[in-house]
Amino acid sequence: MGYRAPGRVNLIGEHTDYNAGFVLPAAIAFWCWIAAAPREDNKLIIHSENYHETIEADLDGNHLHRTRKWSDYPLGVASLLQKSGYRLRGANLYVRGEIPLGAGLSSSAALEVGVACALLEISGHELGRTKIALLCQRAENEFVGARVGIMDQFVCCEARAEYALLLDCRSVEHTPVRLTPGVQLVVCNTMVKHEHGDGEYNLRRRDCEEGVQLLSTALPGIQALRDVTLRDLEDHRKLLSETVYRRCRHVITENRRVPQAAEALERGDLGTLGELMAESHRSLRDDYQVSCPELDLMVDLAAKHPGVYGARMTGGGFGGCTVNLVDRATAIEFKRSIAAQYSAATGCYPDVFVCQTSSGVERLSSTPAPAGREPPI
Ligand code: GAF
Repeated sequence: MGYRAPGRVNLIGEHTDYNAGFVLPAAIAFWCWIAAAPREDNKLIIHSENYHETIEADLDGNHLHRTRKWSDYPLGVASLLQKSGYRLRGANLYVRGEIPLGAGLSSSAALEVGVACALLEISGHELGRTKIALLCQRAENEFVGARVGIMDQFVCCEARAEYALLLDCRSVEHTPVRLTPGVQLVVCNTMVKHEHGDGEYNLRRRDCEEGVQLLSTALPGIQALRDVTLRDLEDHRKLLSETVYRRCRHVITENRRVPQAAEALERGDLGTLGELMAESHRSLRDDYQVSCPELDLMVDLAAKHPGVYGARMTGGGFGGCTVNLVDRATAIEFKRSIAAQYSAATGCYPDVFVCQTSSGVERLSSTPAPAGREPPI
């Protein structure tokens, strides 16, 4: 039995998910593939083709521990499933990821979701997609220690091909928004790995929480930055340090941009959508300070290309990828020219993906043999 779970790009709505705000991601046709088989004992044995490593854990008792490597994601999911009352059977899992690692395309959420689906099926449990997404997010928060929001796991579960997903991260209400025909999603990888940003990610989240706490002394009843208007923020700016003020300003303005962007996409107004993406990038660069010189360069180069409607960094930041909306007729030319210009400026050749969209996690009717090799387990 097997599953494949997709990566994602986010069109707009960055660092808004853990502020109970809005996001507009789409799943992309790069997958994490999981082949799974039950075992007679209570062991969980997982082989990663990417890391050439097999790990073994005991599902009995409280033996699942964090190891600070790739296996924390599947072990975290197994641990959270058990803690939530879903007794697991022993299983062999073989994992092959084709989503570039550390590129901000959500390879970890895909691994979590694929593993959750496989373990649930092997153990005879049925769980709705939204519940699976929430459980995988908790696993990453509580076991891995990254205080991520719900965006990545949710889109990995609920995406629809050819659509972006407008998600309200407070209520998890979601609306598919059709991608404009003739527009191509192109993802450009700066090749700067974003892992070193992990500590910074949690720090940004802490800044937002501090903002809410301080603002709530003047605005009782606010629960998250979602509940604060720009006017509120300006009126009570004195309560905040300059850094916290800027973090809050990014989140509040970004939250306003997302529904506007979804409406622009809906009516095919690519000019407005592109402008909102450019504002989002500037806000992430200047107020939230999660961009880096390579991301800024990639966005600037793209903006000069005649076939580009919009470009911005995507994902958590500190490296990783940009997302570009490009006129389909010029996409191949764009790929060639941005790769040449970026490598001339940095000495580093970027991966540029002309992407197809994907639906959310899928069960495979028959598991393809990963890269011509037999699982060693
Ligand atoms: C990472 C996180 F996993 C998401 O939850 C989200 O916060 C994103 O960074 C920034 O928008 O992908």
